[in-house]
Amino acid sequence: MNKNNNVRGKHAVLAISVSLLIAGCASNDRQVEPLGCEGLANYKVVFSSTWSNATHPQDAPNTPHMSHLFGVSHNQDISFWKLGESVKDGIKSIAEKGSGFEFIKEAEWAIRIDKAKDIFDGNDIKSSPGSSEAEFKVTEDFPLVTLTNMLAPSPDWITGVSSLSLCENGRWIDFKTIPAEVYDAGTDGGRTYTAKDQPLAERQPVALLNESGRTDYASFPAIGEYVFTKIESITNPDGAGYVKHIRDALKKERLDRED
Ligand SMILES: [Ca+2]
Repeated sequence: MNKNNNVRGKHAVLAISVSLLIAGCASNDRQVEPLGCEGLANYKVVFSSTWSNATHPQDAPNTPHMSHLFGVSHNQDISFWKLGESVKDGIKSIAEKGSGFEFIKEAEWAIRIDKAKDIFDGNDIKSSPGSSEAEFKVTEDFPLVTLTNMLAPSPDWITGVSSLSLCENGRWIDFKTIPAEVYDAGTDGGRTYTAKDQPLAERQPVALLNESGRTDYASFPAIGEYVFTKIESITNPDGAGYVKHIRDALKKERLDRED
């Protein structure tokens, strides 16, 4: 080993000792920061809905269907919905009407203040069982993904994933499956699929429908799954087209205002 390598070796040992020391100190009072992932990764998500009168026989609607799948990749400085917290207007609007307009506006704002990266959508499922897929980007600065879609008919019931990190131990995940649990968004008091609208003056925290006490149905198991796969490149950047349509319209509005 020549002299230079030797010096470098010493530095490396020193660096490791220092980082161990820092990690040791940090673990005493707070969690050690998780390892980050480098660069950019592309993903495909496929939502398979199994929801039908076979899986959920009680009071089953004639045509169970799902709204568009709306998604955003983002960082830890923002969440779009979260168990135990009340939702903003964007998720309320998806949960009650399947409409993503407010959500897209909120996600665009999040991009402008450097908290989100990509907004995307997948097709609606006109008759469940069925599936919907979407492609999206995450980056080292925006490694989380949130997805939401509405069960229809329903008062304010959604499924999705909230702030799922696609980076684990410094590596982009190749493949991950998440059950499509059903949540009550806490904005409407209806207890059955086709209950009349009962807007809540004060929003309740998001809860698993099964455990929320907010439905008359004895049990409400997951309605399928989300499968995430890391892919080489995005092949369908426009998704289902709805997000693109709204973003183009918002952009035109902005440009018109600036003229
Ligand atoms: Ca509710």
